Amino acid sequence: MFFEENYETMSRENMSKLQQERLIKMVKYCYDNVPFYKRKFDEINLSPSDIKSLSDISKIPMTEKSDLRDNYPYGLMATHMDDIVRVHASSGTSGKPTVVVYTKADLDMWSDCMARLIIAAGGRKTDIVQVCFGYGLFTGALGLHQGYEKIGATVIPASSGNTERQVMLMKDLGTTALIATPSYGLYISEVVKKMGLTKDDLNLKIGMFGSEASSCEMHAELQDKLGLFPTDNYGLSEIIGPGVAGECACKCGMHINEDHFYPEIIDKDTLLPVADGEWGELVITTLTKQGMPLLRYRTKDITRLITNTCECGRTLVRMDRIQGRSDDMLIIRGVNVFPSQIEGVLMSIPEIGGNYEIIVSREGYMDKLAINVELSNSKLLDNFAMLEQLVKVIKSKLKVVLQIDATVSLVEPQTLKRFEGKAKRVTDLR
Ligand code: DLL
Repeated sequence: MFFEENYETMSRENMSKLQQERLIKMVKYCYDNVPFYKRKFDEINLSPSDIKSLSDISKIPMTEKSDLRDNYPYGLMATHMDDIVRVHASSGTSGKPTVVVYTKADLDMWSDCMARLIIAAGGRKTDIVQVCFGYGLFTGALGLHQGYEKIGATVIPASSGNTERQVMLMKDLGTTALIATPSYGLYISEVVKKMGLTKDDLNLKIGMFGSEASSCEMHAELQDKLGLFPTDNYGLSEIIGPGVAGECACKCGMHINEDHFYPEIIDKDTLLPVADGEWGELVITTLTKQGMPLLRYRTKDITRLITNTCECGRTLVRMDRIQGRSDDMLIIRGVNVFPSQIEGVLMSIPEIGGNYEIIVSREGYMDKLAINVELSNSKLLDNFAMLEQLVKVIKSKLKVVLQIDATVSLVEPQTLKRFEGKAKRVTDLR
């Protein structure tokens, strides 16, 4: 079953033709409506009319997350504010979030893309769907919510957290589809067990997981413990949110909604395209977005494209599981965290010295963030009440910026490891 069969099963020839038509239009739209792009084109004497075919895309300069930060909050918007009906945001590399905006047409396109992936994964109108992503500026919850509503399923906007209550709802309301990060899915499975329940007490059939990396082993565990069919789903706020790509029932790569999001894989150092099927950084051009279209956006996610035929009948190209990132962004409990954000908080506190370490670990299925910080002066160690207060201040400032809790330990000056070259501040033990 398909949601938009004509697009999902389009021949390669017709898909390339459609992408080309849309690219040419999109480039002109960006040039005419986003001063940032006009400037970028003018700087290298590139005219929108130079983009005549898909292969000309390599002439277009890339867009990076820092471009969104430098033009915060609405600098890359292509329409009037009046036409914007929704704002979302994700973590930026500095204290400011990356803001993204949607027109009514963007929201419709987003729901359609989500609906395609839901149907591809095996979701149906009869599903009772528990969305355990945090509702708010994060795109995950509302993205899947809209997609499921589009196919006429029943949506329970449970949001994240309060896990015993989640399990109770799941059992009492007959939830058939679970939407969460894979690590939260596994945590839910532990709580199910702790509550003296088994998968047979639940009615779960499908899990749409995403927003952070997962492995085949994690999926096998989710399947075994919760009795559901797990799929991996990929997306990012800058491009639309979830709905960019997702696994179908064949689970052999995530189909990209490539009539809306044109993918390229580049070498992160040379920025040139890699050979077909090779690993590299995913770069996406939005082909139909109105509110905040992006040309050649560097996702920094490492993957490869899979072009052989998929048994599900979809011809949409697939991308492999994300292997990692080409920058230092960490994903902790599904939340994007940049070490620079942590540094920014620490450096704003005078009692803190210049040295710190960030340790990310996993306890059971939960990611933990621990930060060890050197004090600026050992005299501070004598005042216990002050130290306690300082830890509280650091934790609450971090929570405001990162939106997740961290354990903070203060240590004596000059006790953390020193580095001769580039400091290695992050240890990821997961
Ligand atoms: O995480 C969108 C999303 C929500 C996707 C729900 C799927 C499900 P951001 O918060 O902007 O958006 O984070 C985007 O998360 O660049 C990847 O590094 C990472 N990421 C997202 N999905 C996956 C995945 C949402 N399936 C960043 N596997 C991306 C690995 C993922 N990493």
